[in-house]
Parts: sequence; structure tokens; C-alpha cells
Amino acid sequence: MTAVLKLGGSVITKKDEPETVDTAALSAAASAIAESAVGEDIVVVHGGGSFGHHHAAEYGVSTTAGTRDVGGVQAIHGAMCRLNAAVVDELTGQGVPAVPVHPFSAAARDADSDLSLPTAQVTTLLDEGFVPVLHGDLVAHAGAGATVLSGDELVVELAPAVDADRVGVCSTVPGVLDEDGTVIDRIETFEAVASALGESDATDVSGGMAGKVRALLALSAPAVVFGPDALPAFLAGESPGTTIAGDDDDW
Ligand code: IP8
Repeated sequence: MTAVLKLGGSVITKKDEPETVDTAALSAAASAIAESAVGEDIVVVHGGGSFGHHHAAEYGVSTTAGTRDVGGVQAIHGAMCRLNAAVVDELTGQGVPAVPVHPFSAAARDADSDLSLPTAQVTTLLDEGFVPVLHGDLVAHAGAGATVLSGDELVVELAPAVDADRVGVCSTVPGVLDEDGTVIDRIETFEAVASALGESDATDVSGGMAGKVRALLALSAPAVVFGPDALPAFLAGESPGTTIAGDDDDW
């Protein structure tokens, strides 16, 4: 079994304090991974939280707006590397064989914004018993300099590349919420939840929950969106929060 797990940036950092790890939350997530990841290959992806987003906003960089400012690239990519080091350190400190994989060193977007992400290093690391830890980052973008590559985009690229059986997205909310704030148990089509998500034409996978749901629906593996308290349950094979049915989903 192989799982791809995204730890939301706002789960593991203090979103309102620049470059501040939420050490208690990160430690709890690492401990859940350390206690569970027996017999299951796992790829971890984490978001930017108060590391990447803080600097990206300062330099006006997004998934579509790029920069050619070397200082901006250093600030944004450097911050994400610092957060990645904190995540890898916490995981290794708790006995998980975690190793860093930095997307900026390998990925590219072409002039049509199509992403190419080499994944042989990730699959080989998994085969060799490591837990690769990737992160939202910058990406070289033809005609735009460097743009933001979100952790959600990485999850969508990685899940088929590693033949993931399941995908987990650990968010600050306990699942995908309807208009009343109730967790939606299962999503089979985007149309069924479009009005609840308040955004029917999202195409950018980093465009909030609507974009996330749309991207996860396109995967063949089922995806589960849940809050931090439910991470041990997801890692134990359960489906807490909201299940987003995959193309091959026979759950
Ligand atoms: O938090 C964003 O990753 P995300 C990464 O997964 C940067 O959207 C560099 C802001």
C-alpha cells in the first residue's frame, strides 16, 4: 500500500507569525506518522503556511504571477527549505526515515503552464525504504520567471506517479464543509457540491477548497480531507472527514 499525505501549511505553522513553526502541531503529526507507517509506503507533502506564503505575498508571486527577482526566489524558496528542514528534522527525530525532496530543483512549467515533475527520485527513495518529504515551492516557469508550485499540485502529480492507493489531505478544518458548516461525508461529483463550495469555475488547484476538490476528484485513488485530530485515523486506514471518490474508487 502507498499513501500520499499532505500536511497543510496552516496545520504545521502559525499562519499569522512569519516563519514560525507550530511545534506542538508538527510534533503531533510526526508522532502519528511515526506510530503508523509500518508496512505502508508514504510520501509526505507539506504546504507553505507562514513560510512560503508570507514571502510570496511580499514579492507578488502566485501560481500564475511569476518573478525574475533573484532576491524573491531566494526568500521564497529559502523559507520553504527552512520549513522542510524543520519537518524532516521532526520526523527523523521521531524515528521516521524522512528525507527532503525540493521541487524547485527538478520541476518546470512550460509556456502553457503545464507542469513537468520528475518523480524517479521519489519512487526510488520509496523503494529504498525512505519517506520522501516534498513541499510547496517555486518552479521555473517558461515566460514567467518562477511561479508558486502548490503542495496540492504536487499531490495530484505524485499520486499517480507512485501508484498511490490513497491520498490524505490534513487541513485545519475537519473536512469539506457545506453551507451550514457540516462536514460533507462523501463527494462523487463536483457539481453536487459546487454551490456549497461557492465556486463553480475554479481551475487553479491552489484556489481554495473548490480547486482542491476538483483536482482530487480527477485522481484515480480516493482522497480524504480531514482535520489534524483525524490524522492517526487516516494513517490507520480509516476515512475520516470527507472522502472524495476517485475514478477507480470502489469503496
Ligand atoms: O501552501 C505554497 O504551497 P501551498 C508554497 O501548498 C509557497 O499552496 C512557496 C507559497
